[in-house]
Amino acid sequence: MNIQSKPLSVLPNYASDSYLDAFSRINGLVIIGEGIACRHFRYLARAIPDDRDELLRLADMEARHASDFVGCANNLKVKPDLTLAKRLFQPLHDLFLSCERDENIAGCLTIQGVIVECFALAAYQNYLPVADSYASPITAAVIDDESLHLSYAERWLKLNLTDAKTIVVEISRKALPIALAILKTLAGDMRKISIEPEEIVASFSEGFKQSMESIGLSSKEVNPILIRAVASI
Ligand code: PL3
Ligand code: FE2
Ligand code: FE2
Repeated sequence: MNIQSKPLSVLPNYASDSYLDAFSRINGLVIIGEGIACRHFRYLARAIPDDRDELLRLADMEARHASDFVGCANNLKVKPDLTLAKRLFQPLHDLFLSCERDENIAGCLTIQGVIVECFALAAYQNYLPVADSYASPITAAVIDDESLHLSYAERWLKLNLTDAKTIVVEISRKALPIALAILKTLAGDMRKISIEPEEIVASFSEGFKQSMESIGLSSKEVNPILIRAVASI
């Protein structure tokens, strides 16, 4: 069964060395990103006791995503490049840890719940039409979960906006260029697996704007941060 939604002519050759080599780095990034997301939601479960069970469920989903994407690498007989991925994710994780040390829950949720989740959604939505037939249903299911993670953060930040607003702005200003720098480093590999990095940036910007709007920030507050971050790449 062919479950891809793009014409065969634009689908990559999943067996080519170039595809498999690029996939090892992209897949490594995804596995590390999902592992770090799990760790971040476990911290949030401790920090927000009222929502502990819900946040632990989200953390468990992240652990499952990581192991499902390991399965995608095994299916293609690829060894994920975890070393590069750790290095690429470290600055975002460090920023999360500094918010964690300051007990800055709004900052943690801005990084993990909004920025990382918007990034993941933009990336997975653009990967889905060019995914191999093993990875495709896995990616579709992960996308549904990531939407739940984003909705949780939006709900919490909206409820706490009076105190959180300046933090959301300040942390977004720091975290957006870091997230976009990860994308820039792997732009060549993304093209090799038939994803246009510019389309991820466009989907990400759209998703981030919508998310900020749902939290209660105006486009006048959000646009300059986004424009500055996109100009930095
Ligand atoms: C949130 O739950 C996890 C965050 C992971 C971030 C991943 C970013 C991925 C960029 C490349 C996407 C291409 C998808 C390929 C899948 C094997
Ligand atoms: Fe995830
Ligand atoms: Fe997630």
